[in-house]
Amino acid sequence: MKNSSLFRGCLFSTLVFCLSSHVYAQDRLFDINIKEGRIPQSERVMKVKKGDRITWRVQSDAEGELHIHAYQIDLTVRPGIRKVHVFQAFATGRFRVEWHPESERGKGIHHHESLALLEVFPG
Ligand SMILES: [Cu+2]
Repeated sequence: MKNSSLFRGCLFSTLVFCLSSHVYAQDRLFDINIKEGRIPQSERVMKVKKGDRITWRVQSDAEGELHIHAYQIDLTVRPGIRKVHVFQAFATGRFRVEWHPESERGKGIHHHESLALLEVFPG
């Protein structure tokens, strides 16, 4: 008897945990407007929680690629075309969002200043 009530208790807490993680995960929208390889200082840190569904709407005045290496996101952006990308914040941490102008493409240059930071906090 003891074991089965313990089992029910575990099942219940697992269920509550699953439901709450669904309730608290949010949809987060970020507009990223790149001009001359930069975005405004006030938009450089994107803070989200693990599990959030993130939508990026990216525009740039020049062709290039937007990367978050840890998340394996690699978007080609062309001027005049807004790129929309949706992904889930599956890993916590602080991640560099990099912009590589067309002139750097394929040269493996990844050590200049990051465009922005994605900070994913535990849910
Ligand atoms: Cu990169």
